[in-house]
Amino acid sequence: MSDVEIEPYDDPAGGWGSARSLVEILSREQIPISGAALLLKQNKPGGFMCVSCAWPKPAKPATFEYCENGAKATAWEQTRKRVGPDFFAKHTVAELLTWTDFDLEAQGRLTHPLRYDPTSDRYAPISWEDAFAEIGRELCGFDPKSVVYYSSGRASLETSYMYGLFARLYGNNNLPDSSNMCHEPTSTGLKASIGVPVGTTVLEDFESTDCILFFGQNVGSNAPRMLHPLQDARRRKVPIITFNPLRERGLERFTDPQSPVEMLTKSSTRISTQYHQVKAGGDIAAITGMCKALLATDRETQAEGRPRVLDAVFIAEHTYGFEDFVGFCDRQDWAVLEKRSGLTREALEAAAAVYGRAERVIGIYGMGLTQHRKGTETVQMLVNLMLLRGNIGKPGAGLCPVRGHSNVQGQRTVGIAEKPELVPLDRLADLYGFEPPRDKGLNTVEACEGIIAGSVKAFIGLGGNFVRAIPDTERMEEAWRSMRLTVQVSTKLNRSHLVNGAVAYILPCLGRIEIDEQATGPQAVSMEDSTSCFHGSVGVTKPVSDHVRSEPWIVAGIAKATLPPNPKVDWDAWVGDYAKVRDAIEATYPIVFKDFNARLFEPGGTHKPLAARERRWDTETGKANFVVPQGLDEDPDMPARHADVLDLITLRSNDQFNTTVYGYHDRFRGVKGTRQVLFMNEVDIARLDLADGDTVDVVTESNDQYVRAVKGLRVVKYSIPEGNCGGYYPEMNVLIPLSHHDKQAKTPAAKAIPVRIAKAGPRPMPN
Ligand SMILES: Nc1nc2c(c(=O)[nH]1)N[C@H]1C(S)=C(S)[C@@H](COP(=O)(O)OP(=O)(O)OC[C@H]3O[C@@H](n4cnc5c(=O)[nH]c(N)nc54)[C@H](O)[C@@H]3O)O[C@H]1N2
Ligand SMILES: Nc1nc2c(c(=O)[nH]1)N[C@H]1C(S)=C(S)[C@@H](COP(=O)(O)OP(=O)(O)OC[C@H]3O[C@@H](n4cnc5c(=O)[nH]c(N)nc54)[C@H](O)[C@@H]3O)O[C@H]1N2
Ligand SMILES: [Mo]
Repeated sequence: MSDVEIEPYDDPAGGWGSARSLVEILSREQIPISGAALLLKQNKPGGFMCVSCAWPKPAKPATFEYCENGAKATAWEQTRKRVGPDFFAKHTVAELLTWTDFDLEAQGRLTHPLRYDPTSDRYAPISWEDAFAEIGRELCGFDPKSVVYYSSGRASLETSYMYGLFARLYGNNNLPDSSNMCHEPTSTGLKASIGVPVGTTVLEDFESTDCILFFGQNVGSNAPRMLHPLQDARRRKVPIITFNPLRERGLERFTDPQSPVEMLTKSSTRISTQYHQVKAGGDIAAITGMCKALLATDRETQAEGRPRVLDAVFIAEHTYGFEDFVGFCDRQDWAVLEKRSGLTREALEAAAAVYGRAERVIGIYGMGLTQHRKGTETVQMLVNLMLLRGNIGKPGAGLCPVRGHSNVQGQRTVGIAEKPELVPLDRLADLYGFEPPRDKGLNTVEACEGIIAGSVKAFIGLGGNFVRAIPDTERMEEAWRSMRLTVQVSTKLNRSHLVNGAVAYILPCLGRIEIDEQATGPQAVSMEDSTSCFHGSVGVTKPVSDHVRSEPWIVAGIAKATLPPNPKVDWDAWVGDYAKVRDAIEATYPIVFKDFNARLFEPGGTHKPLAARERRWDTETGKANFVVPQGLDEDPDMPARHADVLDLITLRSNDQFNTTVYGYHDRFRGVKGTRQVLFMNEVDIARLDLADGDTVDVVTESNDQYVRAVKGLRVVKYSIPEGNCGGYYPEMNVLIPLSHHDKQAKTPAAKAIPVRIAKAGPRPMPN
């Protein structure tokens, strides 16, 4: 890791770089290349569903229906390396706290249930029986409202249903999940605007679309399988208009690594036809500009008696709030829009012109829109643009939020939600004969606030690496240790295990790729992809150890040890046969999960019914709503930005999955051997009297008393707008104040954090 190389990378996304990277990771995880036959079962009916992203799986999969990063995720889970009791006997928690995220997870798969021993400051093996008995005893001693049940978005629909039910039987709705840090503005914003909390496009829409708008999603690294439909669209000459502060390689050029011709001829497809380097947080202004341009053209066409640009029939019949929205656009001044978006009027008019000519438009977006203080409003602004031309609820058009974790959307569908109104509580009451809690539970930010305040005393984590994923790392780690109980159900060792409560457990579980053998034989599980499609998944490899257990088994174990027996909830029967959990899911959600077991392996998956796709609007007005944003400023309650304050964007590299760092090679951005970098515009570098390669310290500009700083970052000159800079997540999380979140969705704003940059002394850089 000590050789740092920083030089621009010229190859396309995919291509030989992707093939080489895959071979490297298979060999590092000691998986023979022949063992890569495993990858042939990825995302296929009868095989397992990728543990990486949530991009849909086509009905007719390719021979290799996986991408570089999906294959990395498989290799990472299926590694031959193990981290067992002897490792924990050798290393104290204090020592492990000094290790990097990479080194912790690189030890391999967890094999035994472990309990923290405060006298030796080590984790030691314990039997499952004793673990459950103590966890159950502890949980019985708390006020139910002081316990948090977190889930990362990977656990299956079956596990998630059981987990949500357990929390409610226990007595709370404290079910924050990774979606609170991710697409919550989608759930909040789309529900209010169009009546569904999820995207409205399906994979087939890509075949008939004639324009794609692409906001703030890094497809090349984070959803590479999406490059195939994008490439197909480009072959049909479909324009792709991209808004992204950084020039991301996957949005520029792609070579299909599975096409021998493209690989041999080194040919690639240009992805974006227009590339707008919008300023971080400038999308509301950019989209307002596009709407303003469309309105102007529409007025011209009307005056000239030509066909209108706006879909007036759709607007009249299906929407609410159009006049107010027009008023808002009319009041905005082009000069202000240009300044806030960092884009010229001409550029925005050019984007609007292409949009205005297309009949069927898909709007794709990711964290670049959601992880802002105005995340919800930004998502709703994209909806406004789509509504102007009736681009929701017709084939080839719609909204396509690209979800993160492979089942993050599905967890919500089956009851992982802190908002009681999202869950059919009456039905749960009928089915299981209890009175479910009706009060709102804690989301991620509120759980963090409760931990700081001391009102949250226990944290159960179903997967994930919460401590590392949340903002304000230093403050949170300090507060975390005052909790009484922390339990983490995990596959790999991570920092959340090391920042622990007084009583702490690590419970190792099976990954989705492993065979899950229960009383009635091997079990299947299911998940929901980004396009609201359910898929079954079957494990195919031998479990990593005899001591690991499945997630449903572990959830049931904790539940049985904690709750009084309830004749209507037969945890053992559910664990013995997951089909029975699916029956329970169907009984709870009869329309969405109709014939769930029978349809589990339908090729291409089973679509969930979505009212907005049929232009039925389940909103307060009964229409699709134009929502007027409160204003254009990113930070409503911060003083105006000083010229030396830059907006920091936290980013994923091409060599990580969230807090899991696969390696130190962000190929597309040309950074090798380190993650301690700060991407900056050359004008800012000169203005702040710095040079490319300098070492700097970064300090958050905030209006509270805490000092938040990251030291020793190397300045990398990069194609990023003036006034913005970029650094890697999770290393930069220490800089994000917990209060820096979207007011409506409470999503931490990880994409425009006000920071100051100061030159550090000439010292060597740590990795
Ligand atoms: N290999 C891999 N795959 C993953 C993940 C992973 O870490 N690794 N994570 C998974 C998860 S949980 C998620 S949520 C997704 C995340 O996938 P993405 O949604 O792609 O998230 P980020 O990597 O955070 O990148 C966001 C993109 O938005 C751009 N951006 C930043 N600020 C702005 C802005 O203000 N406006 C606009 N228009 N763009 C902006 C950034 O330059 C970047 O290209 O990927 C999932 N898939
Ligand atoms: N600054 C900043 N912060 C962010 C973001 C950002 O862009 N910038 N992104 C946010 C987003 S979008 C998200 S989704 C969150 C992610 O937050 P989390 O979902 O909490 O974090 P992950 O890094 O995905 O979790 C990795 C851990 O999950 C465990 N794991 C892996 N597979 C399994 C499994 O099958 N079962 C179980 N039980 N455990 C498993 C492993 O032990 C591994 O160490 O982070 C958020 N935080
Ligand atoms: Mo995410």
